[in-house]
Amino acid sequence: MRVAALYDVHGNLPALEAVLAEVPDDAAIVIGGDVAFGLFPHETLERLRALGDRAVWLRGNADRELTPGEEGLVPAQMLEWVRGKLSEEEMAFLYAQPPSLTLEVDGLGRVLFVHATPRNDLDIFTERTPEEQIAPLFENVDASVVVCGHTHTQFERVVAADSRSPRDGKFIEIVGRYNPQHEPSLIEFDEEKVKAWLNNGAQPTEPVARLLKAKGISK
Ligand SMILES: [Mn+2]
Repeated sequence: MRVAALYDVHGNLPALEAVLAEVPDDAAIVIGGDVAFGLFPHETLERLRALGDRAVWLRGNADRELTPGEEGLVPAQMLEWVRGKLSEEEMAFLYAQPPSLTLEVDGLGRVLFVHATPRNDLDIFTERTPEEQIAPLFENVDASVVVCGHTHTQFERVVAADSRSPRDGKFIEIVGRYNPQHEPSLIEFDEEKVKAWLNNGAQPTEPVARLLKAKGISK
């Protein structure tokens, strides 16, 4: 299965149309939450629901907070405006979506999709958040890749994780980062850490194997 993950559309219908035009016909679409909270709430939701079975949905904090009484981040005044643009059925539809889902993706294996982090739909981490703060958010995750949105910025961290959860030593360690939006693409690895994991039998995913090759770290 190939997947296009469309996160944080935020009611931006023109941008959504532009992105959908680029999604290959055979790709499934993961809608990663925070769908309606923006300029065209109803139209955006209608467009995405018209994708039918091709789309699988997650709930973001801004979808959840449309239902009164929910804790979150969204300014109250804007919340009222967006609520006024949606039907009760539409808000209930958004609220009913799950916080996470797992798919088998070509070349990646088991991929976990969440809105913010595996822990909740509100936590924020960035490209510069230190490892000791990130690692606890991803502990006990049974997936080779985790796709997160919520911050509206694009970057990738490469992690090594031990499926056996050793009692001493690290369960999860960040070993590199990748940002294709830099010019040229930014690829950084901690070579010592990577080599230690590879020597212990760690298996890189296909995309990580390509990055390691590009940096001359493995063959
Ligand atoms: Mn969000």
